[in-house]
Amino acid sequence: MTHAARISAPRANPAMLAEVAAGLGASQKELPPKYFYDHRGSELFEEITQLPEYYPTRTERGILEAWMPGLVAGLGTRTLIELGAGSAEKSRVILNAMRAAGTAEVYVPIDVSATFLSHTAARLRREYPGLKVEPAVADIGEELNLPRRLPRPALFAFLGSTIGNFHPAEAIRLLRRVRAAMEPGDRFLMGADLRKDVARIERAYNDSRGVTAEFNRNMLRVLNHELGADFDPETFEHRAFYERQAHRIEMHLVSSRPQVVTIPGIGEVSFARGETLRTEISCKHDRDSVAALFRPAGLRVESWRTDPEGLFALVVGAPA
Ligand code: SAH
Ligand code: AVI
Repeated sequence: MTHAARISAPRANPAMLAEVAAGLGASQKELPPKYFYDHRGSELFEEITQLPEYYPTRTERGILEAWMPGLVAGLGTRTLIELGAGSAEKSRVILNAMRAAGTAEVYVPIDVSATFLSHTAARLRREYPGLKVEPAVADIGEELNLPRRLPRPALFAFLGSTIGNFHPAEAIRLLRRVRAAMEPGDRFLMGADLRKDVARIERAYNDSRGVTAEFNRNMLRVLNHELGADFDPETFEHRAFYERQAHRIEMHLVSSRPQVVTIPGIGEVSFARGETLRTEISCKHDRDSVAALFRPAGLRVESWRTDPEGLFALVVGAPA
């Protein structure tokens, strides 16, 4: 395969190789969902947010619109720090509220998707001329990589229910990192997709246009590009289902035939026909499950709002 020569890509680092080797060496093959997000993966996620079946984005936006002007004015938020900011479409609701309150000073969007993040930052600089936009490329599963000396109070935001894409132990470690970065007066705003009718959730991850399937297969394109692997994405099918005991969606890629993939620096990885690679979990929450993540991280639920249908919640966390 011609891909084998292309190994010196920005993310082809020893840590990625070790993580991919461990994930593909496990009995249930699994890789972290951060590997969806090269520029194309971020664009595909944006497409997902527009799909009729994918209710979380528009539902969360509705709650933000109703709540942020009052919340931000009350807190006097001068800095918005956002984990996994993506296109920052919904973040504008918070930035507009900060601007209306006359307190908007700094926006720190953090994301692993470097070029997409720099486009987001450039667009926001144009849209908010008085705002200092300081993007940070970081894997939030490892670090926040915040600039020093930010104006306070700050609002840390983690929208979209991206917290659900982390296994609970990783989610708690991530929240501890947020708690450690908080100063007196700061708050944490988190989106959480709620437990509900299973068919409704499953439809959101099995859209009729197949955009989610393309997003899922994009992880294989990232591995080809970043590591010089020779996955043929068309030989893997998208599968997404709700796992009731763990209250989570699982996304898998299913090998449609027996095959061997070569990854330089790792070697040959074989897939049996029907064998799956788990690419994402998306945990669904209720108030107790959110409190169970917050408590060990030193946070408490200060306030909680949902949409009228109870599909999605926005939670404000404060130091416990
Ligand atoms: N906040 C936006 C985007 C959600 S998509 C929204 O609510 O619509 C998830 C975002 O988190 C993507 O932009 C992705 O690049 C980023 N992301 C995923 N895993 C990450 C990680 N480990 N570290 C940093 N960013 C991550
Ligand atoms: C980013 N994250 C919260 C999305 C989710 O719903 O778990 C990613 C996604 N996966 C498939 N569709 C959307």
